[in-house]
Amino acid sequence: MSVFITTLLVFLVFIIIYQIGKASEYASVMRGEENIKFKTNRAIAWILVAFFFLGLYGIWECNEIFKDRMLPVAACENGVKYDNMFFVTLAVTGIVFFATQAVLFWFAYRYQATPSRKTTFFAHSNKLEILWTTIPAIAMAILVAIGLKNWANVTSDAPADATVVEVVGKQFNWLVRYPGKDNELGKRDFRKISDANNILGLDWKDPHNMDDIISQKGELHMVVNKAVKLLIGSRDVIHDVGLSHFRVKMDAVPGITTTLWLKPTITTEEMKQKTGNPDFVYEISCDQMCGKGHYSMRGTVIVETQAQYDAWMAAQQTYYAENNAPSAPTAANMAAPKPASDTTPKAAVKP
Ligand SMILES: [Cu+2]
Repeated sequence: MSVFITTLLVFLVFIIIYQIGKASEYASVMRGEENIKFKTNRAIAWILVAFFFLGLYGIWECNEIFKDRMLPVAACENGVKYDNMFFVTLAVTGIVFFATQAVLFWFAYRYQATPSRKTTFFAHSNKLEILWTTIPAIAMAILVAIGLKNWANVTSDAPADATVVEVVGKQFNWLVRYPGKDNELGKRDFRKISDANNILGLDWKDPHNMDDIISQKGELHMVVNKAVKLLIGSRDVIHDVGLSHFRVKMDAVPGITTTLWLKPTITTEEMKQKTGNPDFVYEISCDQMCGKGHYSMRGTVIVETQAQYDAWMAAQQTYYAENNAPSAPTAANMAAPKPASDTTPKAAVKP
């Protein structure tokens, strides 16, 4: 609020200065003082120079305020490339910005109207036209080429050895499913979804579902330096898997499976040290406004070593066992699955 009021105040001060200037100019014109025009010009030229330095100071101040709130270093391979691209773009556009602004304000000061100077007019210059068309065109083409190359990287097929994990959004949390020992995710059917005992609508007729694991607390575990392919879906409205620490995001759309893959390079523990923050966690944010609980739709990502991952995985119970066998899972119910929770009428089941 105070920022808004300050901005408004600065704006009003400018308007007042401008109005006073105008009023005094008209007054002097009415008094017939031709000379006053040049005096006003001089004053405006100085104000513009002051405005330039005020602007520079503003940029510096913004940087001071926000530099500690930046995301930490990118935690995956493609994220590093993305950041490099961002900084190259920022450097190129930044240099152009400072150069053009400096020239703009310098010209306003240096070439202000004086009684002795006469303005040169020319309607056309081929040389200038060529210069200010080709240079930006080449610069933009290079930036776009870098962007396309990175885009192709991010959206390319995941490596063949990537771990496949399903991430499904719902109002208002993330459900994370691992394929279990058979390395294959079983079929889902939205008609079988039940908040009581089948939150993803797993089809118990599909044996691949029997060993599937739905991560407790919705944690997404990843092994460092190992590619992970996410199969993304939604149970209700459009959500978006936002992984800002890895510089990727992807919409979660009901009825469609979207994918993205990444190769994390920094474990959660290493990131705690890098950021100097013992409470650091990688997170999944929902990057698509999805309802009244949108703000609370935060998932946790844990990047760990293979050994830690294996230990975590070994401690997980299959979702089937969790919901269909109150006792510990046995070899028998793993081997001979019964469609225990299948309450869907036969006629409604797809062939
Ligand atoms: Cu959401």
